[in-house]
Amino acid sequence: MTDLSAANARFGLSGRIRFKEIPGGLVVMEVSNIHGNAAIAMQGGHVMSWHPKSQVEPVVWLSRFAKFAPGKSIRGGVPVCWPWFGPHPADPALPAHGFARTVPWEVTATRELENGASEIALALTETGQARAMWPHRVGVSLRVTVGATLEIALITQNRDDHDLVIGEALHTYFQIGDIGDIRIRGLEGCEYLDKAGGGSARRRQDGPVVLSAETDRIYLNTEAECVIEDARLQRRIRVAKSGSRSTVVWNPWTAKADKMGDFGPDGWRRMVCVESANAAENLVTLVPGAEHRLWVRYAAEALP
Ligand code: TA6
Repeated sequence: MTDLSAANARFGLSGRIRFKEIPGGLVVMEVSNIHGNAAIAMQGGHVMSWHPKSQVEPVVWLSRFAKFAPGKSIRGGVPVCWPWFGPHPADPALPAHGFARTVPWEVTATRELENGASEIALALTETGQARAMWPHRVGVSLRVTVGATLEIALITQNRDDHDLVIGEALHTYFQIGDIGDIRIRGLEGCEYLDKAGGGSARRRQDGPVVLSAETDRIYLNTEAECVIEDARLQRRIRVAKSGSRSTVVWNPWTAKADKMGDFGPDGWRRMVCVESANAAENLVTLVPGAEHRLWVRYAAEALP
């Protein structure tokens, strides 16, 4: 567990980066600079929120009913899904989306960039719990840049003597005016696996993505930038990426959100996940010594 005073002494940037403990015992880094604010939980290296000054509403959504407890995934923000995406391919007893998002990470560096943005480096700490689930020698780190845009890089280094196969995602929840009032561009013509209702049919996207029921789609073999057009908030959110061949679009809709218990009565209407991933047939194989970087950049701008 992070020692608050030591963390603040070593990595705090007066007035711009500080660590605090929130109810439930998680340690959170608060970032506040000329461009806006963000919060990053040390558990999972989890960017919980991002609110650029240019926007009336936050860009990254965090459920008002999220549970903040050790070992429990946080509903909202940018969960780091790693080293597998979705259910574990062989052992259903293992946690969905891997373990990276529910184990401790530690800050390894903080700095202020010339443009006033804050750059934070974090590393997943080696634990017996993690090795028990995934007995490989690997380095996993995050580089988060909080500025007028939000950039996140998830970096995996194979430090073992055999190939590693990785599934991963930055499983980002974006704040929107209303799920019935958005369109997502950038995936036109892409093939996707339709996972809604537990299925896995392979389909092709026709036109922009419009959501009117539970939506859970893994778009395959696409490196395209996506744009969430939000008529209610009169803004669009650009989701640029590299090192990612899959894009997941998810909204649980009412029944599934109620079952999950941490969306609240209508939280699901105010969010959409557009996740930059490597999943299904897009898994990443890392040979010994190789490094893989999944990178995203989020930007919000007024609709013209
Ligand atoms: O990315 C979509 C998805 O795989 C959905 O199937 C749903 O399970 C969602 O992730 C959230 O998963 P979580 O384990 O965070 O509740």
